[in-house]
Amino acid sequence: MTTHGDVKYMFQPEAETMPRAKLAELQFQRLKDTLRRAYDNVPHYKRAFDAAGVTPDDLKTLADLARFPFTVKTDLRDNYPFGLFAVPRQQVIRLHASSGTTGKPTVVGYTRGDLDNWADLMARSMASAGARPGDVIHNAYGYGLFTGGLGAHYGAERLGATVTPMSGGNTEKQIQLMVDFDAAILCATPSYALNIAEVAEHEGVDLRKSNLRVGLFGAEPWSEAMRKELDERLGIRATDVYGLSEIMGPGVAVECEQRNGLHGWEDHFLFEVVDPETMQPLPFGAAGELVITTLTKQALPMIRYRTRDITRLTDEPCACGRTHLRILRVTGRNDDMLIIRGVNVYPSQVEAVLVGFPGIEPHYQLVVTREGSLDHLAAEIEAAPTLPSADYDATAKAIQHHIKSLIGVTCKVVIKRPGEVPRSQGKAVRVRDLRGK
Ligand code: DLL
Repeated sequence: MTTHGDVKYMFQPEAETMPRAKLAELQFQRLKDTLRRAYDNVPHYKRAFDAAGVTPDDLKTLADLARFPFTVKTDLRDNYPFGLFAVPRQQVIRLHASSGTTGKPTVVGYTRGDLDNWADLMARSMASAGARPGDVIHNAYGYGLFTGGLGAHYGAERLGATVTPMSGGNTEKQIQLMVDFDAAILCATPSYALNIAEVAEHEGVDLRKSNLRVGLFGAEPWSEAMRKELDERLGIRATDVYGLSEIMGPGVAVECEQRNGLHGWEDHFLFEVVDPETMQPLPFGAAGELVITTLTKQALPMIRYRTRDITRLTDEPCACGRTHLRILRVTGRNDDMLIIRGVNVYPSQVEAVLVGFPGIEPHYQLVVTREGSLDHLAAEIEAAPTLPSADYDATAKAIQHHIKSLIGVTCKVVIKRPGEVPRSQGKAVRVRDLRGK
């Protein structure tokens, strides 16, 4: 363990605080190698590069990456299941897949080296959030084809922590084991963490008095308001962790103890933000679609993968001393953006207004309907048990007014009785889209 300022690093301090010029040099070498391996071993990339009139040799500087074509989710589907692998299938020792709502799942694969890097990066992410060797890490991310469970699991082991491989569900048991085992770190989706907080309160278990210190929450968009709620109700520091299966899984980026944006691990990934309309790279600070290129992945190199996630990047120095750029909180996905009478709105923006409002609980769902050619948005939010039903209408009107003045969108608010809004066990369903049904 080495010390940098006040922050103790368990992993690769030389990588996390590498001067940016040296980081760029490393990225260039690794990018060149990745482009070459993709071009030589994956027919899809050969075709795509040829069609764009570029070869790996055209990369003379990092900025030349902008000349290379994007990769999108349908490329994975079109090459189902193993067509994008850059190594013989026998060298792939793990598969994960996303269920997807329609059609074939997207399949991702890892060599032994890929899994080793993933465990390192997840351990690094956990340490960055405040986990320490020797901590008990309670892992409530789902185990299975989803990357959350196993990703956090091997990261925790690599950190030298004690991992409880709980998976999602069975919430009463989760709480009992968290208390009995003195868990210090909770890994879960933010919506499931809230569910855990609620069930614990209902059972009279005060998790704020437990050993819990840090929450490592991700896999879905969440707001600052939700962070405050989780901090208070669980007595922890709720910390944002980001990742996606196509690129690796959890641990692509994570907040440090400053909690001011997520450090993207630039020694393994190259981050760009592009304008989703023109597809041109945007400068630091501008909001757009996050595009990621892998720099060390062997089984499934991804060149300029369009994540669909909307965010901003900043290279402003962070007080923690890490030099890696920060991804500001992901507000939502392109495909989740609703356009309500011309106003663009992400569910997480509505969440930011709903959560913390007096008289209600932070359980909500948005419902989108279409009447004629107009889309309508409604928010179903649950009343606190203490709110008299006679006050439901007035509370609904007050929230509606707040949403209109803060986001500019008309959103009908419906107050539901306690327990009526479905609880999450993993990724929460925030939007019920009833258009065209
Ligand atoms: O959700 C990996 C993961 C597991 C990340 C556990 C963090 C913790 P996928 O199932 O492939 O992988 O879904 C990836 O989830 O493109 C985002 O839209 C969303 N997402 C993930 N983390 C965050 C986050 C995992 N911190 C998709 N904030 C991504 C907002 C997130 N959205």
